[in-house]
Amino acid sequence: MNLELFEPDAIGPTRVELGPAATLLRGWALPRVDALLPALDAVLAAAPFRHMETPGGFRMSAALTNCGMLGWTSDRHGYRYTRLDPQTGQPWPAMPAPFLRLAQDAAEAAGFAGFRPDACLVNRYAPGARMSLHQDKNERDFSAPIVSVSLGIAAVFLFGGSRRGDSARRVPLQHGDVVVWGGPDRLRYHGVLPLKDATHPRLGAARVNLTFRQAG
Ligand SMILES: O=C(O)CCC(=O)C(=O)O
Repeated sequence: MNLELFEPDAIGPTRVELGPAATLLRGWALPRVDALLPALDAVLAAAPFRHMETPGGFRMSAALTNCGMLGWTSDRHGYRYTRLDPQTGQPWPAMPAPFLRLAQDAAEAAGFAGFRPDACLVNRYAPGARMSLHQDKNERDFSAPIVSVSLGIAAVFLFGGSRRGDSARRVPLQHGDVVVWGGPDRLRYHGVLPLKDATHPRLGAARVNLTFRQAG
């Protein structure tokens, strides 16, 4: 199994290599949660969570919203990034400074200095919600990494290969975990198994995932 564990110190976060350029930084966002949650509330006040439809006509089980210059959207016409929130007609809320700092610092910690995300997709999973295996391919170029931050109840992240049929590793994710993947791992299929019933002291019966990308 391609798994290396490093314990930088007795209480420090654990680093798990998921691929040549894919890293799980366990607990990495925990010291920043107190700054992230009020910033998240401000984003949600301007652009509330909503369930989008897939091009195939299915309702996505995870609710979503965005912040940053570009927001990822889906409807019967396809997947794309837009500057305006289709629900409000307004620009997506700006990316809060604590979000941007977290994404850039985590990218750097995983070996991707100079990450400049212009899009943060915010997914909210209630128990039972899931995300099927997919590649992130709507971005203009794939040279920048993806930074994915987990908050709230636990989930199992699926990290597959470059083909849909490749076997996917099951990676348990907890509140505060960050996964970064790029370079040769940038187009790996990934998804989330249906969430189990649980309640988190800060977020209730929900998992919120922040996915940062350089999209434009
Ligand atoms: O929720 C997650 O951990 C993954 C989200 C994801 O794959 C995506 O938004 O493309």
